[in-house]
Amino acid sequence: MKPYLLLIVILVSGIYTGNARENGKIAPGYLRCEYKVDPLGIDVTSPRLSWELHSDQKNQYQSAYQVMVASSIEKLNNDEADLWDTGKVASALTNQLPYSGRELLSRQDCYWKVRVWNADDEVSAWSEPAYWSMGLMRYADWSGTWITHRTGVNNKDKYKELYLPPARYFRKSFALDKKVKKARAYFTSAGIFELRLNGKKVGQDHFAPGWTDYDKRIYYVTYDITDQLVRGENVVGAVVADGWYAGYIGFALLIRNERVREFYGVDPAVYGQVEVEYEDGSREIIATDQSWQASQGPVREADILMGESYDARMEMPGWDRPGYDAETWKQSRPSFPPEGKLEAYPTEPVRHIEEIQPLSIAEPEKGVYIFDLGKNFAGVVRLKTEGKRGQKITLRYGEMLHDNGTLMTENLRKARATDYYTLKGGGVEEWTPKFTYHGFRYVEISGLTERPGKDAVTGIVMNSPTPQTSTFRAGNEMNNTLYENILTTQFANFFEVPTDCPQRDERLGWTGDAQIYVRSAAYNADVASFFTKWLADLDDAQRSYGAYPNYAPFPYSRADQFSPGWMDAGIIVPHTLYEMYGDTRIIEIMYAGMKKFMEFQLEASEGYIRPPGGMNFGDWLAVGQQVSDGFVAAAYFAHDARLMSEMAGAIGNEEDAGYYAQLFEHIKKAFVEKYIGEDGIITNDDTETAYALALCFDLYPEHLAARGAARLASMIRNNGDVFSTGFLGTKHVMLALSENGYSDLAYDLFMQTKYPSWGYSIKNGSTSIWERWNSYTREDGFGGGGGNNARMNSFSHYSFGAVAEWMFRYGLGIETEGAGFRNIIIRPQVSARMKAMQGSYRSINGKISSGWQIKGNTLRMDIEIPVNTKAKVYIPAFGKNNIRVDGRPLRKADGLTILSEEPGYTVLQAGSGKYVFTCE
Ligand code: RAM
Repeated sequence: MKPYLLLIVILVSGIYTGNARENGKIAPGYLRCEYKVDPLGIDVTSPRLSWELHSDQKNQYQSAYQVMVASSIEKLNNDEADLWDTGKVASALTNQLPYSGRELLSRQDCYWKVRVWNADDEVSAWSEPAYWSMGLMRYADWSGTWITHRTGVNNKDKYKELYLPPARYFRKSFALDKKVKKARAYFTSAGIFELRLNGKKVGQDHFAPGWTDYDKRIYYVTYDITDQLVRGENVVGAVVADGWYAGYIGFALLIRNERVREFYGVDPAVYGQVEVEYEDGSREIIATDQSWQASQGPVREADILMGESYDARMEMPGWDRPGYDAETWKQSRPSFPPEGKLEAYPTEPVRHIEEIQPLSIAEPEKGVYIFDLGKNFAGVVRLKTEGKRGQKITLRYGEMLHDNGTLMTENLRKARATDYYTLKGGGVEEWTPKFTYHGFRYVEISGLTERPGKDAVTGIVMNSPTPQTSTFRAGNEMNNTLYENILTTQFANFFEVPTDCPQRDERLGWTGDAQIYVRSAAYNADVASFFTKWLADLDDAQRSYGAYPNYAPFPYSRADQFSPGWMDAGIIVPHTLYEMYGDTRIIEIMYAGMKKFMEFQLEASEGYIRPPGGMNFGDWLAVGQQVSDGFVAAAYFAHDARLMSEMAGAIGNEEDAGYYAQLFEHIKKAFVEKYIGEDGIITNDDTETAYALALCFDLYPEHLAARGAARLASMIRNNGDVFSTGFLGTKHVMLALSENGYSDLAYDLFMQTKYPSWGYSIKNGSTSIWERWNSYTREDGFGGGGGNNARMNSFSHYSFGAVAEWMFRYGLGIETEGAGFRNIIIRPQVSARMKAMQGSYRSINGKISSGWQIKGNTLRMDIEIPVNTKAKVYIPAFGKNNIRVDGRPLRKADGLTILSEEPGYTVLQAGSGKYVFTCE
């Protein structure tokens, strides 16, 4: 079974089972708090609650709800809602409900449940109980000190030699003499850490506490350790590595940046506390302080970009368990804390998501083995081997192979991306690196004495948990592969921040990539909390004068880098979270910064035309044409104004809503004067991207839009039905074509297999989305793009995957009317060439499906609308336009209203449920 499918099955069975539905026609399930299931250690003072509704019957909605929140499960079960009882509230609200009960203090346990009333005022059973706990809300809740351990001094020539210090180990033994009722661990680090308790890893996280601008904020994570403690001696330990705090970041080495590592600090440090509550009500805190012992261990090098080396001979068996003799360990040293505020980690840290077995092993050179893991992902491998003590094994990683079968690593640039394992000898040894990750499909192993079997390597896919929310199948197999490739690449890059790519010396949260892809991302996966976290990074990275930088976090913080189409992420990403999840809080959080950004742009503009930026990436990696920087700058500014107006309205700021609406009109007027001729032609920027942006951003005067669209279409037809666009233009070309009556052409592009196209990469074996159209061509191999290959050629770059937005909004036609998918639009653009398409999106209101199929003279549509929502369903005109619903003539179908007959469509209003429409 596909891993995504497995995930869905697990999720769905969790939702549909266990929900009592005997008492009513609708049943609540999938209860979440701040977008998470049963989160620990929240520090939002009024966390937002949500649930999904399910029913076997059509036309169901929620007329009222009741939420109860109690401080213990017993109380909740007895309906003693000592924290909050909403009583029966007449409302259809099922998400973004802010907790507004008793003030929530540090460590508070919150058990909650919900029941709902249906349209006939029948009440459902109570949901299964859900949970969240509060973190440490006040600085005074923390009792420890930051501790570190010196392992040496960096006196290397920074451009010539890598400096890769070992990981630091910390331990503390403590005794518990009473019965434990509840225990929590709250920890953070400068660097990245793994928490250990009595010989085991605590939790499932990797790379915690993640990457932030540590001078502005630093996150802690919370674990429930009740079951891991014992009476008598316990040992808590932490292994801490440089991570983003002190390690190499991005392309600093490549560009010979003054600083190449240690962007935030030199010595990784750890901080936290174990809190124990005994049965008798007394409490105890074991916090980091100088009584913790410190040491080095087997992790000799640990760097995110460069790799990890592990010397199994230096293992210290039992160091994190009671009874260990720690005589050789040193006392830890106090460390200055990072400047930033301590806050609860707002999403979920990176995890091991899936394991994959190699497809094959090749031996391109004697003793060098290349394992093919079958897809290009982010993560690590688990090595299983046997050999002599002191034997050293080298693991290198690559996305592609050269023609002679050797590993292609030129595109990694300065990322060493190499791990080393030194055996201790005496039997089978297993090892998985903890503090590095790679972007790869192939792993090359050398240093073995015998030919390995396939079980020597297991691929471990890692990413920030963002549960998949989409399914997709089309009538054209290549497009199904495309969809799989998009998912693979999205997951490979949603790694703590939305990275541009996971393999080379970059892995930065590029803003342009994020803005162009965020809507696609949100169809494919639940990215609400993931992007909420990243927006804090973006907000922290905002320049003092208002620009949003090229990437966030922005470690090269003295540089002055912003570019049109990139900095606009500061407006577009919050707007997308609002649009997809109905989230207005993110608007409030970002609002001051967004206003400042708009002022900065307005100040810079002349006559409402925003000039090119401090840097300009333009329509990055376009092939053939290049839109002008000025055009991109001006168009995106208009777009920002329109989105700002909508967001201001969403938070009830009518004055600003009006102001930005007017600003949009001013910009549009100036824009039309400057760029759009009276014949609808953009004379000085006669490029696909220019038409696509102007059309998508509503910058065409109404009477000229058709001319612009026609020009765009003819340009592409004359170009042999292939793109000449880059990051910014490609997706917008697809949207503009479909929105303006050229869906057939959009399908031709979508199904194209000639260079440059998605199909071309798939025909050439891609398992992921490539950075550039010419990442590989049959003529130039990896050397296309003017021989630029080695410097910039990734095979895991999600930007061109932004066509997913088109697949969902136009191909399947799943769209929201207003924010948050309460009012849904189902408006597929069917194609005789494609013949069929079927897919779904699990929105915050539940699963929406849309499928269509053309067979002979019949068009069939299968749709599903979640409980508590309604949809405008657009049935495309087909044949004699004889429409039937679930086998019955349309006019006799109950629960459906015909809203209008539009050119090309019959528009119906449908309530929740599943429908089959046919049209012939
Ligand atoms: C590249 C990054 C990214 C892009 C910028 C302009 O190096 O990979 O994708 O946004 O440059």
